[in-house]
Amino acid sequence: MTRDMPNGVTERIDDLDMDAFWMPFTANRKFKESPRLLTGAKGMYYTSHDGRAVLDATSGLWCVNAGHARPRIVEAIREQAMTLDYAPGFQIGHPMAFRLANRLGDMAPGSLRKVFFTNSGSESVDTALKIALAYHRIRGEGARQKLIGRERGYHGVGFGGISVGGIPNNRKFFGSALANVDHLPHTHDLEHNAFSRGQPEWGAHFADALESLVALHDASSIAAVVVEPMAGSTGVLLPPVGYLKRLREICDRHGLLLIFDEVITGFGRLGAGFAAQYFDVVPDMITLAKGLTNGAVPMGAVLVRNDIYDAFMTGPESSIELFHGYTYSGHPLASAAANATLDVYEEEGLFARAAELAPYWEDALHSLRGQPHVIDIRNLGLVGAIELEPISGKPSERASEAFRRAFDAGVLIRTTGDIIALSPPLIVEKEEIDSIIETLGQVLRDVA
Ligand code: PXG
Repeated sequence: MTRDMPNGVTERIDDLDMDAFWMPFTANRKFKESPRLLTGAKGMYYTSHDGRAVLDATSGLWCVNAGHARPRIVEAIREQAMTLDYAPGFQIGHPMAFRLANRLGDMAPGSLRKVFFTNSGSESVDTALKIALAYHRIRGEGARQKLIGRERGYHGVGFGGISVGGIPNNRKFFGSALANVDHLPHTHDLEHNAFSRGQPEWGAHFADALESLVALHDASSIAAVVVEPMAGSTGVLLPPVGYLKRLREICDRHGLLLIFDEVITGFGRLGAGFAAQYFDVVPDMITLAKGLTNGAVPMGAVLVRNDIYDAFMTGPESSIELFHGYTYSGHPLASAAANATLDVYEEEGLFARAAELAPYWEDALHSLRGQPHVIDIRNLGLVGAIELEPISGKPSERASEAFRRAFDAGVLIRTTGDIIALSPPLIVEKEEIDSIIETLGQVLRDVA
């Protein structure tokens, strides 16, 4: 099964001092008691510290879409580091970032041809929200200040992202964050849609809640609506058929900008370049990160409609049009990694490959129906989710145990609450899909 044996080393970790590193989104004490470390990666596999090959069923954290340690990407980063390691990005530039922006503009749907570079999904979201607010203001509609997100939405961890995001734990510890926000209801409904294959048929009407919010707040106070076209982090919540089109129509009717957060869905995850193309709904901005560089160097980007950019290009030519940017916007190493990543996606036709594999993936996933604890299975493109019945009084424990058991059995999965989320690299082979499903079947039979 190990088509591509991973790089990596076996490491003794008993004497590794883990005290100083405050790990992100991790139960630090529990982790440090019984750590799991990765020491190498190649193709579809990680190496664990004890030297085992672990099949990566999650593309790292939804980012390594072309598989690990692709020589072309590694080489591009090495070359760039030796040629131009860093270049300031304010009032000066370097060619690689311009090339990359053009390529992203060419890939994007509609007239989303302008690109603002960031370093992460969180920064991409904050950037898009700021552009939306500034856009209305410079057009004389500065009263449009409200931002609409969605329950169970994840938009990263900046103050903008947690405000429009809809995850209570990500919000409640951090004060009032942005005040001027409201939320659509999420679209997840097991009663109507359990075990749907692909997009659920039922639920387009959830979009009508946007009309209610417009009625409540008045369109003149609302700047933008931001949604993940398919919610990833909170457990793969699929948009019902027609839902996104309806959101688009309501935004158009009231002059609201529609932002698709495609940090997860961008770069082939659904079998198309962007979810906007997959669902045939063109938003006004798209936020990106993760698969942009195949996870190899941090980078994010916001794709922006031409006429939004044009609206900013109206003052004196020597004045800065948008007071926003990062030390590392368009970083040379990240730009080189992204250009090489796009080469790999193109040359290997990985987005089309994901689309071709999707029916096999769907059948494989749904073959787990009937296994113990399984209350729903969802799939779209090369994304899957298996929702488990929680242990009474102990939410998320069953899925956490499944994660540990799967890792010990040589498969890396993600869990959120009691939902197992799967998103293998787009280079996954059918035998590897079979192997993921077989391991998960055993794990489901073994967990408490
Ligand atoms: N938007 C979306 C839709 C995301 O999924 C972010 C923004 C933030 O990106 P950064 O690069 O700032 O982390 C994300 C990130 C998971 C998981 O297990 C998902 C993310 C991050 C970590 C874990 O589902 N998504």
